[in-house]
Amino acid sequence: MDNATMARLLAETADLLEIDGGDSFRIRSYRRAADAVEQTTVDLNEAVSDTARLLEIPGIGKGMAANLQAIAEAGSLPLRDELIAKYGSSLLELLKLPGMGPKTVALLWDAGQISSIDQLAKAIDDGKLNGLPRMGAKQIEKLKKGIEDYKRSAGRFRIDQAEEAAKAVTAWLLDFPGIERVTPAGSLRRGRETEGDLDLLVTGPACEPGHTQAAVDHAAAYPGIHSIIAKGENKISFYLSNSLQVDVRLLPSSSYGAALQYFTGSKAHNVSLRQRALKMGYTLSEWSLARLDDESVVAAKTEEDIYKALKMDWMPPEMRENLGEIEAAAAHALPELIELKDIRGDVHMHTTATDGHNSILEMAEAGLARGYKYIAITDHSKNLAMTNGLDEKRALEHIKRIREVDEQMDGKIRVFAGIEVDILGDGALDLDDEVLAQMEVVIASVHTKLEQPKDEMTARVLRALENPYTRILGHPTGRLLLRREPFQIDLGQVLRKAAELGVAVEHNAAPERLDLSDRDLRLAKELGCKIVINTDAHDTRHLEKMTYGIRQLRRAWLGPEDVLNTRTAKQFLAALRPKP
Ligand code: DGT
Ligand code: CA
Ligand code: CA
Ligand code: ZN
Repeated sequence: MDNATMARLLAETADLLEIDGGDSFRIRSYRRAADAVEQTTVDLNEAVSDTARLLEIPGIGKGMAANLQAIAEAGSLPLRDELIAKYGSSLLELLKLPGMGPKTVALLWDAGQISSIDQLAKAIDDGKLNGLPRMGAKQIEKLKKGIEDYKRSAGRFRIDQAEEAAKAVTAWLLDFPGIERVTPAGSLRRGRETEGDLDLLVTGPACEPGHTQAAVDHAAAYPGIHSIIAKGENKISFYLSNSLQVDVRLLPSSSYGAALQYFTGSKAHNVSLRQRALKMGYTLSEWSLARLDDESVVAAKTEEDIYKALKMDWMPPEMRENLGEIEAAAAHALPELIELKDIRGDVHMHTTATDGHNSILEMAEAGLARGYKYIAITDHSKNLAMTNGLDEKRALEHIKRIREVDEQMDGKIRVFAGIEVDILGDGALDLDDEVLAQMEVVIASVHTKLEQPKDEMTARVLRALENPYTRILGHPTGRLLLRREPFQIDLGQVLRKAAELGVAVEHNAAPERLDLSDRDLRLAKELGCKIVINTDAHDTRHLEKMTYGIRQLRRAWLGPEDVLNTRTAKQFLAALRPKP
C-alpha cells in the first residue's frame, strides 16, 4: 500500500468522524496525520515495521503509528470500517461533490438519512431539502449542478493517465514471445481529452484461434492488475489499481484491420460507415467487410483496405467522430492535419522566478533539445502571490536575465521575453503598460475570481483583450479536466473580439487543461482567430506534453497553417498582434 492510499484512509476517517459528531481533537489528529503521510518522503510501506521511524515523522504520534501499522497489515482501519458500516461507503462519494464538507453531509444524514449522490439528487427533486438550515434556493441549485458535473466526469481518466497506463500494459504484453503488436484503440487512439476505459488490440502467433490460452494467462499476470472482471478465450478485462478498466482483445492477424477500425470507433463514426457499406452491398463488422450476397470477405487485414473498398481515403483516428469526415474521405478532400514535428516553438512556460522548477537557461536548453527554434519565458505576475508572481521591478530584472540567456544561446534557439500577466477582476492587466511594452510575448490569463457571473466574466476578458499589449489569451476557459468546470463566459463573443483585434488564443496542451477544447478550437478557426499551442511548462519535462495538445488540434481538423507557432521565429513574431 502506498503513502497516498494510507493518507486517503486517514483523511476519510477524519471526515467520517466529523459526520459522526466525533471529538474535535480526535478529528484533528486524523487530519494532521493524513497531511503528514501525504507530505513525508519516507516510504511508509517500508518504514511501518519500525515504530521509532514512524514517530520521527512530524504529526505522527503513538496512536497514529499504531493506526498506520494496522493499515499496512489489514489494508484498512478498524475505526473507518466501523463508521462505514454505520453510514455506508456511498457517503464518502457525497463528499466529492463541490462545496460539500462533513458538516453538510451530517446535515443531510440527519434530515433524512441521505447518504449517497443518488439519494441526494432524489431529495432535491422531491423538494425535501427546502427549509433545511443553510439550504437556500441558491445552495440547492449549486448542489444540483455539482451532481451533474460529477456524473459527467465520474469514472473517466485524463489522456496522460490513460496513455501512461496503456504504455505500461503494452510493454508487459510485448514481453510475451507470441505477441507481436499491441495497439490502443477506442477513445485513446482518437486522442480524446479523457478516456472511459482502455481498449488494447493484440496480435501475433499467440493470438491465432485455438492458441490463445498462454497469451491470455500472460495478460492476466500483469502486476498492475487490481482485479479481473472477465477472462475468456480471446479477451480479458481487468481493473488497474486506480480503477481504470482495460479491455485486452487477442486477434488473428487476418482480421486485425477490421477489428482496429471497429474498436477505434467512435460509435457514431461506425454507425455512419456501416450505413455506407450497406448501400454499397457490403456488411461491416469487427471481423471484416464482406459482401451481403455471398458473405465473401472484401477487406479485413488493414484499415486502409477497408476504407479503400468503401471508396474512401484512410483518415486519422482523431477525425472519426462523424462530424463530416466520412463525406470528406469519400470526396478525397481530407485536410492535412497538424503534427508534433510541425511545432517550432513553445511560448508559455514558467521558471524558478515564480512557480516553475527550472531556470531560464535550463528551459532554453530543454527547448533546444526538442529541436525548437524559439521559446518564450512567461512567468506569473504579482496578483498570483502564491506563485511569487513578478511585480514591475522584478519583471524588468527578469527580462534582462532572459536577454542574457538569449545571447548565450547564440542563435541556436531564440529566447523571447514574456509574461503570463493576470487579468484582474475588472479586466485590467496586473502590470504597467511600460513593462509589458518591453516583452515579445504577453499572455493574459484569468486565474482568480473564477466565480464571476457570465456577463461580468465576459466583460472582464473583453476588456483585457482591448489592452493593446495583450497578444495571447491564455487558457481561455480556465477548466481543469475532471476537477473544475470552465468558468462562465460567452466564448463566442470573446473569440470574435480576439479575431477582430488580432489577439491570438491559446490551446493549453497541459493534459489537465486542454482548453480551448476540440469543439472550441473548431469555433476559433471558423471565426478566424489566430491560434497558438503552448505547454504552460513548469518543469523542463513538461515540454513533452505538447503531444496531448496536438491531438486536440487534430480533432478540430487544424492544419499547420492554422497555428502560429509552426512558423519560424521571425514569422511568429510578425504574426502576433503588432505592438502599439
Ligand atoms: P470511452 O471508453 O468512453 O472513452 O470511449 P470509447 O470510444 O473508447 O468507447 P468503448 O470503450 O465503449 O468502445 C470502444 C470502441 O468500440 C468504440 O469507440 C466503438 C466500438 N464499439 C463499442 N460498442 C459499440 C457498439 O455498440 N456499436 C458500434 N458501432 N461500435 C461499438
Ligand atoms: Ca474505451
Ligand atoms: Ca472498452
Ligand atoms: Zn496560467
